[in-house]
Amino acid sequence: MRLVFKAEPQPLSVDFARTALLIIDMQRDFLEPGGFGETLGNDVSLLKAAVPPLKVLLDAARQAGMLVIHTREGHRPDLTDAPPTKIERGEPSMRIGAPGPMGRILIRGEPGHDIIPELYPIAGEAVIDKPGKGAFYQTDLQLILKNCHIENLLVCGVTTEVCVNTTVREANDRGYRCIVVSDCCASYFPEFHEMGLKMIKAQGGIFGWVADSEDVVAALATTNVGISRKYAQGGAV
Ligand code: TIU
Repeated sequence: MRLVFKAEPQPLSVDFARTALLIIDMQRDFLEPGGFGETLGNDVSLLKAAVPPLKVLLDAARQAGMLVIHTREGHRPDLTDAPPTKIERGEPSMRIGAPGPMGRILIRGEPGHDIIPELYPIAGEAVIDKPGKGAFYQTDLQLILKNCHIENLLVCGVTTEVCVNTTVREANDRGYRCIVVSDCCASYFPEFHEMGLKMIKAQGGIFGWVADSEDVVAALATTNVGISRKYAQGGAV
């Protein structure tokens, strides 16, 4: 079963069974007032634009039985997995580990670290806790993808130029075909969002492809075989 949809720099046909939806860091700390994103001086409402289309795509992926993986950026409460050079940036009261309205900023287990309710993972969906911007760095993401026979990633989330771009570059170097779903990503800086997408699809798709959620959802609606999730549950290839 193939998913065929419009994309840039050229249309794509990918094997559904080898494709996963990867949702990057749709966490309260980035999207809600009082979190890490706002403490860095950002207008978090800009990120909210990605939520409704991503919810539609997530529902379609679940309906089709596609493998869904969520990531969260954050650190251990004792900060032993956070480089001092990462912590020391910004006002001391607004640094990683500092107390905020949603608990300690970017600390695992705190309310702000969790995924927003609209896109909350359901049973069977892997959640990858990552200490860096890229989802492959010091995580078991690649192991999961390998065991599930995944070759293609539909990548969504925040922010386009930081964690989405870093993850796509990591994935591209590891041989994955990345399709970034443009309206399901967002940035605190609209110009960075636009350029972040352009960088991916430039030079014949130097890092991957860019597609609209409408086209991906339409392609997903034509399938409901649930193969990639079956693989994830130990099904034979
Ligand atoms: N600050 C910013 O734009 N992003 C991050 O720190 N992390 C993610 O992008 N997830």
